[in-house]
Amino acid sequence: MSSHNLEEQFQQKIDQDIKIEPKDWMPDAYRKTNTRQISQHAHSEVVGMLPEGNWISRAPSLKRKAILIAKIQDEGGHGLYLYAAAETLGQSREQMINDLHSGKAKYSSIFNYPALTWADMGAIGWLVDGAAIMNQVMLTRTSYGPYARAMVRICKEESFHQRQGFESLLVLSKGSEEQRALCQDAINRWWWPALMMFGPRDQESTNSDMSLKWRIKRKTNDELRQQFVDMIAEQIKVLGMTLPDPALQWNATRNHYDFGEINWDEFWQVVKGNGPCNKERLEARKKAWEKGAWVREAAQAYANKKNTGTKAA
Ligand code: FAQ
Repeated sequence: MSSHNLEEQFQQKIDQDIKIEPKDWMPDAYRKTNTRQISQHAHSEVVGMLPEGNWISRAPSLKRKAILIAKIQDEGGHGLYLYAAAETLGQSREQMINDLHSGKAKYSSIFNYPALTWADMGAIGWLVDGAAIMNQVMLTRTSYGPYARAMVRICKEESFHQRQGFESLLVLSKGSEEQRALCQDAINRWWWPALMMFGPRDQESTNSDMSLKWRIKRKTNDELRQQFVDMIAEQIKVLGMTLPDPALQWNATRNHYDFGEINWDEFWQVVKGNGPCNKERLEARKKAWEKGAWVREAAQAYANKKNTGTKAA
């Protein structure tokens, strides 16, 4: 069959919402952009363990510590499902990790900001996981089967993450003056970086056109960002706190909240590697990879031994 026909049939499947599976024919660019997005998503989950990991030893109670450990462990698990989903497209995990370590592959800008106080654990759960879910609920319907299925499971866990973050902030918001100030300060610092998680404005989003045509993405960066603002602008009222945006206002004509301009210069600086913690995060990942070499070697030796044993039997 000619490649033109194959492409036509492929697009028909996409238009009928039939999932694309690993062994199906797909255009090279579809394979490439899915590998890019899924592996970057996996890197984000794993690098995303670092800001919260910083607070495990300083959690204020045993209960909070247990919750935080469970959440961080979940993020590591999400990274694993996603690396496995990306591997089905033909790229090895080692290559993906090398690309992260060399700076070739991106990961979410948000994880290049520092977690300065305990209240940041609540703000990350509520705002960062909240933004992540907004995007990931859409991705449960993405066209590539293994990615969509990984997302269903991930979303279930992420919604628990968001709720625990909100509950943690709710406790602080009802506490002493000092606790309320910590809560407000964390919201102030995480709000704008959380909005940046959705990516550049639609007109600057280089991948969106193809990703929308192929139903990898089902909503645009700006649509999801607006949905997030509308949700958080209501939830903040329950906390009795404010969002650091004087332009935030309900617009009855648009039926959405208006909000202020994002600092796009800051966003691109962070994406290019010049954020507050970029170097620290990559160093931590490289160190973890080197320190884990003996675990990978032991697992490989065990697998080889088991294989030999099975063959002999
Ligand atoms: N940071 O053309 P677009 C989480 C890049 S998971 C860095 O619009 P696209 C869980 C983009 O890659 C959070 N780079 O790109 C958790 C592209 O460059 P490239 C991660 C960004 O792919 C919580 C260029 O800019 N979630 O948080 C960012 O169509 C708590 C142009 O952009 C996902 O990865 C950014 N924020 O749309 C874990 C979801 N935005 O690759 C621990 C899956 C854009 O061509 C603790 N990903 N860029 O060199 C997606 O949905 C999409 O990839 C977007 C970007 C929406 C992120």
